[in-house]
Amino acid sequence: MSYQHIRVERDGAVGLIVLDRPQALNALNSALLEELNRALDAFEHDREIGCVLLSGSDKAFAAGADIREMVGLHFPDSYLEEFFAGVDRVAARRKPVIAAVAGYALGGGFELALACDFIIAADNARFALPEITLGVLPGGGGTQRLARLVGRAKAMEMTLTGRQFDAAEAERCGVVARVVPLAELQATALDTARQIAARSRTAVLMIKECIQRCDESSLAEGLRFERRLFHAAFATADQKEGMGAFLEKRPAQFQR
Ligand code: CO8
Repeated sequence: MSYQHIRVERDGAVGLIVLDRPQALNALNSALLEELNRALDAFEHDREIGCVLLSGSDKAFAAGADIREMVGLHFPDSYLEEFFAGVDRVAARRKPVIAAVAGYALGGGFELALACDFIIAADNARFALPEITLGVLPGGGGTQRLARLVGRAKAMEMTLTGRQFDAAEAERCGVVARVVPLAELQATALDTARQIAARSRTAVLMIKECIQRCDESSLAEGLRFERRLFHAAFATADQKEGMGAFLEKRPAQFQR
């Protein structure tokens, strides 16, 4: 498969996708989002792949949706074409997708990172939802996902001012899972992805499905869902292998 705006590689059981529009600081246009989802589709159906790592450049993960593409957009077209609904498709993946964020993650770029399962950030990362400064609002899930992570007051302040915040603040308020020096970002994120990809695929997908449920269900319903999947895990060979390996003091070899 050929791509114009992204680079796609693999490292063992990890699928690597790099946003690659350096001339526009990786600004997201419709073609890029279409390519991204095509690459994610391929990894989703590839039994060898257990985890996907999405990254940009050292200067920008993505500096937003492409303003050049949006400036002339009108309501009927954006509505009929479900403009930028591709972000929802990223969030709906079953395999884990990690965002490794260095530099700018602004607007749609930040929303894309939030649509991934977690963010590992470099210490030079800058986050913002600056859509308000352009006369619009976040359209890739920003108001919903950010508010769930940081709470109402901070989400209101961040989206109504559009101010940038750094990696340390992002870690403090729960936007990112970890912050590492820029020089260590790729290695740390890849190591994390490799660890996940080496685990029981069934257990990994079940955990992701349970946590996705958090946003959609009551605590009681979520607990019931988790318990059912926990019981179902005892039907897998990976459970026998994982627990057996622990008792035999050897590394587990999970099925692929
Ligand atoms: N769209 C299009 N082009 C962009 C964008 C963008 N979002 N960001 C940067 N570029 C381009 C610049 O126009 C410039 O191109 P050129 O050299 O041809 O003039 C090139 O990238 C380099 O940018 P700068 O010269 O501005 O670089 P600086 O280092 O001076 O500044 C900044 C970097 C601060 C990141 C600056 O470029 C900037 O403010 N960019 C815009 C940030 C922004 O407002 N983003 C939000 C966009 S709105 C949005 O994302 C709506 C989301 C809706 C849902 C989408 C779901 C995916």
